Amino acid sequence: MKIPKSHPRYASLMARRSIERGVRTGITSLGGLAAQGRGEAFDYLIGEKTTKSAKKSIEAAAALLFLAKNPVISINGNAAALAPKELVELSSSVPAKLEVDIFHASKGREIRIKKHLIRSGAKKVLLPDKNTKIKYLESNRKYVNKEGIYRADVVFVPLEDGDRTEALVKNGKKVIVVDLNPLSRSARKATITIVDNITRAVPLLIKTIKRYKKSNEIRLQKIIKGYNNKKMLKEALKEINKNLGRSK
Ligand code: PTJ
Repeated sequence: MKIPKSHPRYASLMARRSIERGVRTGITSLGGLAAQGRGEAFDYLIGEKTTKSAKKSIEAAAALLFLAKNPVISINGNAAALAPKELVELSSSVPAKLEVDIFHASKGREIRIKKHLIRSGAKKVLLPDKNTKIKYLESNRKYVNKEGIYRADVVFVPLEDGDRTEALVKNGKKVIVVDLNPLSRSARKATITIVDNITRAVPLLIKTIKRYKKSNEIRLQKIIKGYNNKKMLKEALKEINKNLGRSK
């Protein structure tokens, strides 16, 4: 069925379609469907738009990525289905490495995600390696690539499960997450949390990084220093409360 562009839920239905296609083509896990549903519910609550506080988080995240020495973008089955071209463009504009890291272990899915990113324009995509592990993690996501997440100073993990965010921070990394749920463990454990839909946040990150290329380092350092993640999460919750109040 073709979804008309005029449909009031066009963006949401298209995203759902991308996830369904991701599952059918073996890129996204079945668990990814549940994650998408949870995300959609929170997107309703934030008003399906990039909020003021999310814009502030995007500014800080772009500065952190841009000034990083070895930034890495971590890709799972949902991120690969929802924003492959945008994530590849982000990786070349920072520039940052791309690494596939999935929660539901499957070598086949790792390879299919890598191929999907290459088809979307990526030149190089790293895969986790069973001989390289990060500490403080039991799940499949403890395996990382030696050239990628293992030695990264900043890791961008759109749409994450909380355990790994916490472990990456304990491993001394600065972690940026995109999570529509401001109450999630990843949201609370990350260095910078962008409470927004990955489909809106990544294009804005690309735009902001382009703007920063004309900026100076001191100004960007100031943006990072002035950023307070707890405050941004509180603001996100306030925005949700305001939206709930409106519907009464
Ligand atoms: O491909 P794999 O095996 O690595 O699996 C990926 C998922 C996402 C299934 C896995 O990491 C997982 O189970 O994640 P969780 O614990 O369900 O967390 C996903 C979080 O992402 C939830 O807090 C959702 O609200 C949020 N979320 C879902 N869709 C979006 C989103 N955040 C931003 N943009 C979205 N489109």
